[in-house]
Amino acid sequence: MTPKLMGVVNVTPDSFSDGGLFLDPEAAITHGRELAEAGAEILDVGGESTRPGAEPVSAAEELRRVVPVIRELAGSEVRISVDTSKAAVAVAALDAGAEIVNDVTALRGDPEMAARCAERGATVVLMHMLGEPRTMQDNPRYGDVVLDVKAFLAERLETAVAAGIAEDRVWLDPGIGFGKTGAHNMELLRRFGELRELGRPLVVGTSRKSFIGGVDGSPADQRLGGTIASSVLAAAEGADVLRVHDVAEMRQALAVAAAILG
Ligand code: HH2
Repeated sequence: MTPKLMGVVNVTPDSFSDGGLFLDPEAAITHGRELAEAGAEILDVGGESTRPGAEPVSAAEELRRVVPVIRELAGSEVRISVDTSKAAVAVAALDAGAEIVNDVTALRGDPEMAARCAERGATVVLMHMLGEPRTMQDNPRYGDVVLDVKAFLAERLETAVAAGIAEDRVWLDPGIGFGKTGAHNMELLRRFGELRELGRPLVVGTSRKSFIGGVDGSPADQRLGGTIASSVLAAAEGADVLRVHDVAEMRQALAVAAAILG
């Protein structure tokens, strides 16, 4: 059980748990360096919030936020991922030193995204989301949430490969909190191991999400315990990459879990 840690660097005014804290590029760069120091192998830099109800931002604004931060953070040991669904932002981020494109729309948000990632040889994270951030929490429904998410990810993997993205450059993510009730999120985490059948590395992001608050009523800035519990369980079920805000604490939890399991 040795998943990689992907540390979250949100260069946004409105992210659900840390909006505004790292909008200043210097603050974001310092934060990214601290996360790398704490054990993040990947830094996921994002300039647009995807929290439920978030309003989209323009490509120009997103570029302005993320490119200077990526340029500074790239080039050291840590790998940089850009959290975007816009091809123009992905290309500029790759030019600035990013290697991974983390697209929460799984290449559905921008018709240019798949081709640009293919020609650049980027690693791509394809995430499941039902609907779009503005409305995704309005009564989401599934047949069997795990089978539905799995079928979606299999289809997006096929589409990516058909567009020229090498299969071994695709990572998949069930999208905890993206068009899912608390019960849907729990079921996906409980049966996370079923997603292994997709045959690709699995990314999961439970960090500070509202399904944790749904269990104990905690606000977004007090969900570290729930983040750790859910991430360790996902890792035990085979998650390869954990996307978290709190890297040092997560790393300690994983080290202890791994020491116990041997
Ligand atoms: N969750 C968020 C954003 N990007 N990417 C992947 N692959 N998986 C996730 O679960 C995921 C993601 C939401 O978290 P955060 O970035 O902290 O919030 P916001 O979207 O409000 O900036």
